[in-house]
Amino acid sequence: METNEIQTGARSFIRALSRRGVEHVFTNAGTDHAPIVEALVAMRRRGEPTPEFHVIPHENLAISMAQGYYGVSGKPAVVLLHVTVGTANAICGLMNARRSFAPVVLVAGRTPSTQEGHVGSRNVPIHWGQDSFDQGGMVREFTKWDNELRAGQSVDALVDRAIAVAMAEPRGPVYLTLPRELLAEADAIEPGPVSPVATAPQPDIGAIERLAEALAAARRPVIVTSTLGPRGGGRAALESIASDYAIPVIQAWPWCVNIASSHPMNLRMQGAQWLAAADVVATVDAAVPWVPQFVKPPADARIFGLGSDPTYSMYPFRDFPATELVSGAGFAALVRLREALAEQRFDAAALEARRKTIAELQAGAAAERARRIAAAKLAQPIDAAWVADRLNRIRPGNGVLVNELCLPFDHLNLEGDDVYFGETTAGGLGAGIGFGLGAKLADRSRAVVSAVGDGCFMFGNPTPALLVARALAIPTLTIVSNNNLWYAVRQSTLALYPDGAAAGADPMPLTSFGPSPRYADMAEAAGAWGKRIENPADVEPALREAFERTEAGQAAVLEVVTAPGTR
Ligand SMILES: Cc1ncc(C[n+]2csc(CCOP(=O)(O)OP(=O)(O)O)c2C)c(N)n1
Ligand SMILES: [Mg+2]
Repeated sequence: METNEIQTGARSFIRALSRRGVEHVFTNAGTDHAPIVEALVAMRRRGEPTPEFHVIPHENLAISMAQGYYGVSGKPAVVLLHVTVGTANAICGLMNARRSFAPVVLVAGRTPSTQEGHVGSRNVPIHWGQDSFDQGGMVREFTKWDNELRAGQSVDALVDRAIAVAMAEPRGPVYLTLPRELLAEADAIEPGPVSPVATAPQPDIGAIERLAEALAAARRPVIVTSTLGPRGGGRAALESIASDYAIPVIQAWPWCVNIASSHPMNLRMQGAQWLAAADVVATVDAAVPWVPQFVKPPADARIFGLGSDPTYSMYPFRDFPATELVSGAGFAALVRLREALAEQRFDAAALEARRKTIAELQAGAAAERARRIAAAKLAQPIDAAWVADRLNRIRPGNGVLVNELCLPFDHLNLEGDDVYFGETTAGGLGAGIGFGLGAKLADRSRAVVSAVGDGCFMFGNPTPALLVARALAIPTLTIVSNNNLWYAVRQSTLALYPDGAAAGADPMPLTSFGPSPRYADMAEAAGAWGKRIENPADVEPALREAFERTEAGQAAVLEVVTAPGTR
C-alpha cells in the first residue's frame, strides 16, 4: 500500500495538532522525524489540513520563537525536536518558559528501540547512542508534565493532554516523546474530543475582602507585580485599582506590560523608597518581589501574596514573608479585588494627600530621567537611555519590544496594546531575538524590536535568526548594544569586591571579548539591512531608516556602540 493511504502514528500526531488549532510548529528535525516528513507530504497530497512546520536551524531559537509566538497570540506553541540532543539544545529556553509560565509544548522523537522488524527500526549508529534511560528526565525539573507515547495508546489523546496541561493555570511547558516505530506504524484509533482550556482558579473571596479592608485602611499601600500582563483583564483591573484608590505599583523585574508607563501610579522601578516604608503590600504574580538584602517592607507590614501558586513551589528556596497567601490566578484576584474595593470606604482626604505625595515622587523621577537624557544626547560612547528615548519617539504604537540587557526599563514608554518581553527569572540569555521573531509570526502587523546586548546577540543564534527572518518573511529590527563586554559579569564582581584585586585589573578576566566583529556587516551578509553607529546624533536617523527597511520587508540589525552600564 502507498504510505499515502496508511493512517500512521505520525499522521495522527499532525492531525491531533491541527484539530487543536495549532498553526505553527517550530521544528528542528532529525532521523526520528522521517515518518513525520512522510506524513506531511501524504497529508498535503490528500488535502488534509496540517499546521505549518517551520525549519528553525537551532533549537534555542525554535523554543524562544515559540514563546514569543505565545506571548502575542495567546495560543499554545509547539516545538518539534530531535531526540535527546535536540532537547539538550532547547533546555535553556525551556527554563525561561518555565519561569515565565509559557505553555510551550515540546515534542521530541525517541530513538528507535528495536534493531529490526519495524519500518522504524534502527538503521544508523546514532540510534544506539541517542537512546537514554529516561529521556523525560532531562527536562523533568523544568516541565509541568512529561510522557511518552506507548504502543496501543491514542496519539490524539496524548497530544490533547499535553496541550490541556500546558494551558491550565499556572501555565507552563510540557514534554512529549514519540518513538519512531510508533510514528511509522499504522494507527487505527479514532481521534477523540478536544479538551477545553481549564478555567482559571479563583481566589478565596474572604481573603480578597481582608486585603480590600487592609488597603482601605492603609497609609502607604503598594502592589508589586512581575508577570501579570494584560491576560484575563489583569492589567486593566490593576490600572483601575491603582487610579481609583491611589495605590502605587512597583514592577519588580517586569516580564511584560503590567501597567502603562504613563500611568500616574506606576512607580516604574523606583519604588524601593516607597516599599521600605509600606504598611500594606500585595504581591501579585511576583516570584521575586524584592531582593531582601537591598530593600524589603518593614517587619510589621501586612503582606498578601497572590498568584496561582503563591508559594512558588517550583523554586527550591524562597523566603518572603506573608501575612496571607492567596491561591488563585493573579488576574482573577485583581478582578475580584476591584469588586471588593468598591465595597470599602476610603477616606477621601487621605487618598488625595497620597495622590499628591506620589505625584511629587513621580515629578522627581521624571526630572531625573530628563537630566540623564539631556546629558545622553551628546554622550559618546552612546548611552543606552538615549537609544530608549529615541525609540519611544519613533517606534510605531501597539508594537512589540523585547529587552534583553539592552535598554534601561525606566526610560521605556510602553503604552496601549504594546507587548513587552523582559527577562525571566531563569535568566537564560539568547532568547531575545527569537522572542521577537515568534511575536512577528503571531502578528505581522506589529512593529517588532528586539533590543539585545552584544553578549545576548551571540547567545541568540544570530545566523539562524537572520535566515529565519528572511525565509518566513518576518522582518524584525534587532538593536545590538555593543559595549564589547559582558558588563553584567564585571558589575557582579565589583558588587562583591568593590576594592578587590579584580577591580583594578584591565581587562577584568572573564568579562571582555577582545576585538568584536562588525555585527551590522554580519547582518548584511545574511541579506538583512545592517548599520553600525557610534555617534548619538545618528541614533534617530538610523532608527528611522531601520523601520523603513522592516516595513519594506527586510530584517534590520542596528549595532550601537554603547557605554557599559548604561542599560
Ligand atoms: C545562557 C546564559 N549564559 C550565561 C549567562 C551569564 N550572564 C549573565 S549576564 C551575562 C552578560 C551578557 O552580556 P551582554 O548581552 O553583552 O550584556 P551586558 O552585560 O554587556 O550589558 C552573562 C554572560 C546567562 N545568564 N545565560
Ligand atoms: Mg555587552
